[in-house]
Amino acid sequence: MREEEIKKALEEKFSELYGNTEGIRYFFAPGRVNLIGEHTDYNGGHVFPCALSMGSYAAVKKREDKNFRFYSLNVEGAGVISAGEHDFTPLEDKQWAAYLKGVIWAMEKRGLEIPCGLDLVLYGNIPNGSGLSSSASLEVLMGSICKELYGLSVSFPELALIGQYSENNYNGMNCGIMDQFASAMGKKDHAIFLDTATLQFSYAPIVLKDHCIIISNTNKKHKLIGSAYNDRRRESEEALKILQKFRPIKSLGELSDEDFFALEKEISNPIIRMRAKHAVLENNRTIAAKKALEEGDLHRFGELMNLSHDSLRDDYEVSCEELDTLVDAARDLPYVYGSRMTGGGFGGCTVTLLEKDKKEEFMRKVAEIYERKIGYPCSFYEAEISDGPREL
Ligand code: GAF
Repeated sequence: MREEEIKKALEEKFSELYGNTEGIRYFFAPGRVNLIGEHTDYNGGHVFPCALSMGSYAAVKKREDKNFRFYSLNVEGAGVISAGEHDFTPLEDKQWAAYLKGVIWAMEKRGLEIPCGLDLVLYGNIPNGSGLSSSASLEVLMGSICKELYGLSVSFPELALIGQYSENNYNGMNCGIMDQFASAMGKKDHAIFLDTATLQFSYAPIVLKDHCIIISNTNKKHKLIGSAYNDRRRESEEALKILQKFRPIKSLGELSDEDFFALEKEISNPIIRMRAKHAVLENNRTIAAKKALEEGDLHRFGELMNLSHDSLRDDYEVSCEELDTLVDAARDLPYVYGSRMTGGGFGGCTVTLLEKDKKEEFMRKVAEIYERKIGYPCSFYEAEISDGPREL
């Protein structure tokens, strides 16, 4: 659906469910694709994501009382979810609207005044379970709606932190800051180079000329809550505790590759050693990748993407057969510069850098190999790198 059609669909549903649409407002917040720097954001390392043109939309209007009503065009059968003051129950709330309620809850906890309730109708065009951050886009969307409608003085980086806080503490998913930051701070045709230890960031223009970035979806739904994601965090923390006995570091992101290789023998558990190796080397790869992009060296950028995937597959163990099949099929093609899984892993999408005029052939060939091996089709999207949240 085009944006005008989305607005129309939202308005029609709003009118049907809640009546009067006078004064209704429309907002959007994007999903993200990460180019490189995976599982580094809770290890004090760097990430390099972009906001996408796909994301979450809302039609919204203030209410007189303090109740909230949520309806999604994507979740058929769920109906309207109503929430009064006592219906904000961290960790117990498992409905889709928990990503929105969590933000309201987190804002109040932060001392921000939520003077009245809202009626909302939502729509998202990020494929469900694709690992392109539909949840972060909902959180940032809710945050920007509250900022605008209640006139709250919060910055966009703060909205990202509120989204992360709510996801950690309301939804029970121990994520880092990357997804919410990418959604809140997106810039058209730029990647965000973010140091997650300090939240210092800069924008790097994505100048691809004869190249393009294709996102390939395994269509294997990934679900991070309750998955090995939280285990990886614990394993990284364990590695850090051991290495802190030898170096005065606050995070694994402070180590150089040489530091790591000098210290690795101190980590006796091979699993913990592998996790630390990924966290350290991936951070340094991300710094190198940003430099390669600035220098226009797409070959080097692609090599670093490949190394990133290999490390996520072998040392961090967050890939899966479906992701590896997409990556291997892509890398076998001579016009592909680099390909890797993107996001948390265990399903979801890959990101591939390739020559633009070969993209149709790429999709045809990869699709064929994937379906033959996995038994169901994958899907493709050309990454359109976009701005952060906005009012329509
Ligand atoms: C998920 C998390 F939400 C992010 O914070 C990040 O850790 C990512 O996985 C892995 O890089 O998207």
